[in-house]
Amino acid sequence: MDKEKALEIIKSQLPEKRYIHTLGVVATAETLAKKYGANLKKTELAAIFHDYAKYRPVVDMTSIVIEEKMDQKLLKYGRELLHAPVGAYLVKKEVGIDDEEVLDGIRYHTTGRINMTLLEKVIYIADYIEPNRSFPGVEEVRLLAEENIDDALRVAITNTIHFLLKKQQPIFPDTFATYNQLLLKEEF
Ligand code: DGI
Ligand code: FE
Ligand code: FE
Repeated sequence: MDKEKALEIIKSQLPEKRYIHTLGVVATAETLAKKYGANLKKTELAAIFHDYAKYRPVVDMTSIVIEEKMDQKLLKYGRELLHAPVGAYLVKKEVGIDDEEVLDGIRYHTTGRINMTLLEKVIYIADYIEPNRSFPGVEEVRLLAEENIDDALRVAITNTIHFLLKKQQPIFPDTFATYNQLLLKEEF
């Protein structure tokens, strides 16, 4: 699918603000993909569609997780976690994208996972640092992303865990697993 068509589809799925966020993610992901050598076309598609399901009713996302026998733990974490794996499912079903690397970029963009691919890392970081984002710590991750994508990812996940702990939010196992792997790798 070409980029223009993909942008037209996502525009119809998102409110203006989230569409602008998406354009920021696409531009940032393109820069990172070129810098680190990820497949540009696949990265663009994953970036364009990463938040495809963000505004679907939670009841609909819940039904999909049950019917498609996804990880049932997701059901306890609400929209913020559901939209990533459900987005991957819906982008395949409704948009017709069946490239698993693209779909995994969408599926793991919120939590990460162990052994993330380069494309998955690019989407995670681009989502975190795109120009419309402004929160404590984002500037540090922007700088790290210019030097070393794993360092950027480690700090981004650490900040996310901090943020969730402060809000007394539950932390999904994949989030911790990603964090642990990034730290342990550094020590060995
Ligand atoms: O969809 P976006 O807002 O662009 O960004 P996102 O999909 O990366 O993250 C959405 C939210 O999910 C963000 O506020 C942080 C939250 N989140 C990330 N990991 C976890 C999490 N929430 C919970 N409860 N547990 C997690 O492990
Ligand atoms: Fe998201
Ligand atoms: Fe996003």
